[in-house]
Amino acid sequence: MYVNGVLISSESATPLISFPSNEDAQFLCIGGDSSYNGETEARFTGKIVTANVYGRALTVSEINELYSQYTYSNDSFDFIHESGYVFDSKNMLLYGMTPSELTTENIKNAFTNENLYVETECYIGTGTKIVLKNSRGEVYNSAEILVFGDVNGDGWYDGMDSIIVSCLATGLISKDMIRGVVWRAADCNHDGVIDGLDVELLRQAGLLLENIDQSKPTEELLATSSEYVQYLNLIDQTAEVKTSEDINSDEPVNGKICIFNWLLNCIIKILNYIKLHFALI
Ligand SMILES: [Ca+2]
Ligand SMILES: [Ca+2]
Repeated sequence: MYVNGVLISSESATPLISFPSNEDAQFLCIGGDSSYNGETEARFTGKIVTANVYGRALTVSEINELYSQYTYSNDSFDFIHESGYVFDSKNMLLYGMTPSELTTENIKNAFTNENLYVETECYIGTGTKIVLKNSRGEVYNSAEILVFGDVNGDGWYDGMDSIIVSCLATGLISKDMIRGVVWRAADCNHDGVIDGLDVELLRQAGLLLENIDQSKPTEELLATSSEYVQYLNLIDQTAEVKTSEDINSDEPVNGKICIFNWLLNCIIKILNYIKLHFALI
């Protein structure tokens, strides 16, 4: 027997394993499924990396608690309908949040899952992943944030987005070149099509946002800036999504589209960098 890699005891044993012949006998065989006639079935071929040794017999609840670490505590999102937001469980989208409400805390508070994480690097916006993880850190379910008007994923709808939506409206970028959640975000007025009306809404949003001092706290802006309130109300975030197709089937499928997506992402990152740069000076 080794403890922490150090041999502390040894016992000689024959290479043969004998099984009890009594049919009523119960025993545990690690490494295979045993039977009373001396056969071993369904032999285990993996490695045991964890073994817990206790000085007493555990209770049922203690065993269940140990077992739960290796199972999914809950494989579905438990959405709180009273949160004020909308969770589309078919397409795995959370929407209804205005830019001022896009916080990790608000997202977590919309669900009862304790094992829920918001995967974000610097922005929370369209495409931000919400994931459920088990105790080993493995993701076993995920959803995405949808902010109507925010197609570059920075959480704001403005002139940057209008450039991309304009490309969508004119056909320069087609639906199969972008992710489904981005396509939905581009439909700012929720009429099921992406056209000049959506571009115009974003242009207006951009003009309003330019006149808003974003360095001020959100609470202060909400209380003092009519432009900010007008901006937030310009694009309805709670409207029902009209298109019903499964957005997951919209993922790019060939190399040409992947390259285009890569280029589009580069453009989006450059636009975001320029925006951040001007915000800092
Ligand atoms: Ca944006
Ligand atoms: Ca539209």
